[in-house]
Amino acid sequence: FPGKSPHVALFPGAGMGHLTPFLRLAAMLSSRGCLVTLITVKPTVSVAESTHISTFFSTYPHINRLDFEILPCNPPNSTNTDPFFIQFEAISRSVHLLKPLLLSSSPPLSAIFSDFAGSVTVTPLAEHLSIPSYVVSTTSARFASLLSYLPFLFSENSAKFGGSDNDVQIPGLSPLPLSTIPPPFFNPTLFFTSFAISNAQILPKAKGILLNTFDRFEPDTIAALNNGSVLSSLPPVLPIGPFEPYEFKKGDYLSWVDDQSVGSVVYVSFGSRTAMSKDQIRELGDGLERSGCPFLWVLKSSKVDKEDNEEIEDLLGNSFLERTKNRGIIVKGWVNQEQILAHPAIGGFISHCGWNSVMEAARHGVPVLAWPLHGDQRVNAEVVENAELGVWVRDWGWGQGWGGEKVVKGEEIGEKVREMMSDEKLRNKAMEVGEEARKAGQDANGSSVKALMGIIETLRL
Ligand code: BUP
Repeated sequence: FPGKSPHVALFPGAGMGHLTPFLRLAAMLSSRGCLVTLITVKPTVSVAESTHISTFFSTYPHINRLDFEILPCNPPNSTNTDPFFIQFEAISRSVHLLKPLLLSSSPPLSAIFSDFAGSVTVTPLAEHLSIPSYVVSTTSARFASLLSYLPFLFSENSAKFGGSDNDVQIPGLSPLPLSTIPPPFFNPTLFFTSFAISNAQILPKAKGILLNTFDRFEPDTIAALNNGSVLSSLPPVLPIGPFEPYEFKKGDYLSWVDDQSVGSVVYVSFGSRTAMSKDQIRELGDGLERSGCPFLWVLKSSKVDKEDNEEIEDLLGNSFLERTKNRGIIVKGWVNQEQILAHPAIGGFISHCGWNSVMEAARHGVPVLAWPLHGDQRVNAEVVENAELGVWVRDWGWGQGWGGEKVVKGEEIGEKVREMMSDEKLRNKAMEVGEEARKAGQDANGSSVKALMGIIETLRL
């Protein structure tokens, strides 16, 4: 790598959905000649985060670790009750402790890459220290557009949220159906919304916005972001995904998957911080049984893994486990999802459409049955459908605590799973998406490879 090695500090947000892309980015930058410092916020919210951080540093000893001890925080009268958002708030309130850490970095930093949720903290600090800052978005380009535009949706000039009764209009984008917008966004006084607005307002000060997506997956949205249609004040938007996986440890469950025939298994996961109601968990079990497909199901019954103490037997009942024991595997705990999706036996993915999961499915060309439950997931599900990577049953509604209290019945779930698993057209389309994803991220001339190398070259100067 000719020229000086850029020194990049990475500042991830809270939760595995935010940490994972940063660990991947750290490994990607390091393997391309950058010196990398990963800022690790202490304490973490979940056990999964602290375990992954430790494993990561033992696998990549040449990546520097910079511990950032944050102050406890949950101010009285706050509307913020989500443990992950309480952490974001604590990070914002501890920013003065970050400054000396950044100043003491050696060699001096060439840039700092911060999670969108940390940009209100990091971008002004980096500006004050004259370090270029980039924002890393861990969601779809389409949801990132909504976030960027959020301050204007609430501005005095905006007649009402959107402009029509059914859609939200963002310049340059196809209309976003109102039903896909996270309901808290309709209330700017909520922490979730005011925090998103504050971070969005800072975006124009960043040197660039890095996206874990690729040109061919969201071409129109990426073009609209970059040609100034969405907002003329945004910096360049650089799609550099799908991010490469950084570890491949084999879990026990894989020997069961090895024994299944090609494309036969449905993989089920709703991500690291989505718990379904117990009634819905039972109906999902019923649906998987009715589908007749072999299944690998990662089961969570609480939002934060530290509190996930309920046994599988108590959640699903012994008779269910007895009936399905030769047909399915249920894992309570962490699996290596990317490795599962890479396995030829996996023929479909029931997913909440957390963006990392979407990019992993895209990378391996696995068809998705989208079941979005909160946050950005409905907008992401729409992207999945438009890219022909999957299908989405819209009337399954939002998840628990997000206004969707409906329990989807096992019979309907079973039918949709069977449909997805036997849909040849969808399977072929998903494989094409996989090809495009690999080209973008692996070919020397791939759009994402070129964008990443371009950033590194800029930092070398
Ligand atoms: Br659960 C689980 N193993 O057992 P998303 C998740 N993951 O590797 P989320 C595992 O965590 P947000 C497990 O592959 C993905 O990279 C998964 O991120 C991995 O959803 C990541 O898909 C989860 O974005 O985060 O956790 O809901 O709400 O931030 O989207």
